[in-house]
Amino acid sequence: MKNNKRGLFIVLEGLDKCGKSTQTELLCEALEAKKMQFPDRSTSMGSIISDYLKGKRDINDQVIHLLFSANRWEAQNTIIETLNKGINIVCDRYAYSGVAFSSAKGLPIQWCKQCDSGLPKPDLVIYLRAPIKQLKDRGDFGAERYEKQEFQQQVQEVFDKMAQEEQFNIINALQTKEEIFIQIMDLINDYIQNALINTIEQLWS
Ligand code: NYM
Ligand code: MG
Repeated sequence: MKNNKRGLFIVLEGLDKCGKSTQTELLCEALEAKKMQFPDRSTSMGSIISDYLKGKRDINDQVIHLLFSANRWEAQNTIIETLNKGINIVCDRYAYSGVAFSSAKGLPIQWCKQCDSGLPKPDLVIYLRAPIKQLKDRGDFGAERYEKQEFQQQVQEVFDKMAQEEQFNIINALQTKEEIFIQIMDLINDYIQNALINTIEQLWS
């Protein structure tokens, strides 16, 4: 979808294995959108993050949080330029994952938010929500750092809190992928019809 107005910035969030990546693909096709994802493992910073997630190296909690954030800042211009060209973006995880995962480890929420303050703010955040008890049996859950039931439970509590504060759109992630897709498309169409899509706002500032 390309038009004279700026593109929409849509972010999908949720626990590991909630179906974000599948929906990101489907939405990109439907909206002719640019696909983005964080962490973006293709950059040099992203490859350090990937090694950390795979357990190939240890990095202290503050440093890895800042790397995840820097990995978003290095995409800032791409995001802004893409939207201003009238191209939609669908993004698999964003700063909310940064806050949820790092604060679940015990870092203060305000500290976690601060380094992402000023990034382009999404128009819509879709939160695919399901109990970890059900998600943990999907795919290769457990393959990467953070993919542990008790930890994801804590991550979910932070996501739930943010969902209220930041007006996430919550979708039941235990439905079929077709049902989820239809509900997300309804939300997007509703947004396009009712919201004023003006200049790109800044997150948490
Ligand atoms: N993650 C992701 C963070 O801890 N902080 C962040 O800022 C972001 C974007 O990385 N368990 C975590 C969440 C996931 C892991 O993401 C890898 P994915 O979408 O599974 O590749
Ligand atoms: Mg994952």
